[in-house]
Amino acid sequence: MVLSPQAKASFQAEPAHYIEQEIKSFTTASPACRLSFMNGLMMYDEPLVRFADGDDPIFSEFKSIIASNHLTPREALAEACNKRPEEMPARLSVISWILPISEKIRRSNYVESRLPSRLWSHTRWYGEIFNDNLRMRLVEFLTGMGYLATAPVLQPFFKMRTDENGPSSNWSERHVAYAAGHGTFSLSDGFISERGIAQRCGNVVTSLELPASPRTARSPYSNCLFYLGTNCRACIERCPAGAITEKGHDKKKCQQYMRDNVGSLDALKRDGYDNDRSLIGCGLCQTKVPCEYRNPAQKLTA
Ligand code: B12
Ligand code: SF4
Ligand code: SF4
Repeated sequence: MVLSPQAKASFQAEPAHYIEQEIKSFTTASPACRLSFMNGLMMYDEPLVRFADGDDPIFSEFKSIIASNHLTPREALAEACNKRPEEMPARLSVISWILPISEKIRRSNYVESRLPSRLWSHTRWYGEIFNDNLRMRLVEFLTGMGYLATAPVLQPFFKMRTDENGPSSNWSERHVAYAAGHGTFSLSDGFISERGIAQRCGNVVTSLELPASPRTARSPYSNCLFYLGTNCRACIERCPAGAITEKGHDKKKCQQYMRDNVGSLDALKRDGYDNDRSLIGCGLCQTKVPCEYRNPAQKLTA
């Protein structure tokens, strides 16, 4: 990727601003962010972009909150460079973004009560392909500018595992979003950003020094109405699998629901779905709920 001298100068003057604009303009302009077979419908609204200090102590805390194999940004970048963590530069940053799912796609799920709409399902599939394009674009840009950079979820060291609590990974993108101050977790387990819970997220670790965004949430759950004592139960009622209760989210039930209910891949293809939905959660708890497209706690705490 070759930058004009003017673009290079504006990156060097204000790298954080430049990166944010790059993520936003790539999302708006990329054909991969549109569903070509749906008249080019945009899957995402304008992304939210924030930064975390790669050595923020919260990343080490995730080793006890999630699992000891959960990587810190320093470990992830070192793995990608085939080096030891202490061989990495002194300052590292994480660029974290939220891709809010666009209104038409969210609304297409309102009439659904058993399985996700085709639009939602396509967004899970093609929207994640776009997210990968964005990750690769940023890595290419940063390495082209002479910095180290990696998108941990695209690396061979990215691993999923399943234990008695269900599936998890060694690089949780929501926990990274939490570290960057994008929002909090919730009763349904989803991450509620300022643009709500109906979103996908991503990130890149880099040696480019960026100013860490403040983390202002009062607790890891303070964007969720249930934990603010309002008795919100919308996601409990929305879940067709009975996977959400006042005790939280049962990941195993959630994952099993799709396995039990979508039928064969051939049948799905006949129905116009071109992906294997049995691998993923249905996502109905992300729409037709008060946290769908905004932070519902904002009004209460304002
Ligand atoms: C495994 C996985 C699943 C599994 C398990 C989900 C899970 N909760 O872990 C299954 C198959 C069930 C699943 C389903 C879905 N998924 Co999924 N999935 C992932 C994946 C690949 C890894 C998640 C992971 O590693 N979790 C680690 C575990 C430990 O996290 P956890 O249990 O949620 O963590 C809890 C504790 O840490 C706790 N906690 C306790 N104490 C403390 C203290 C502190 C300080 C903190 C911060 C937290 C904390 O808070 C958390 C919430 O309860 C990620 C992609 C990625 N690499 O991150 C996508 C991801 C989480 N999925 C995503 C999506 C969109 C979905 C679905 C909506 C499917 C869909 N297509 O529409 C459903 C939603 C289900 C739900 N109600 O959450 C999005 C998140 C969107 C969001 N708003 O949160 C992600 C990030 C993909 C992406 N790149 O955008 N998924
Ligand atoms: S629907 Fe209500 S209880 Fe469920 S996650 Fe959203 S705000 Fe929390
Ligand atoms: S993804 Fe579907 S099954 Fe899983 S918790 Fe949400 S509504 Fe329930």
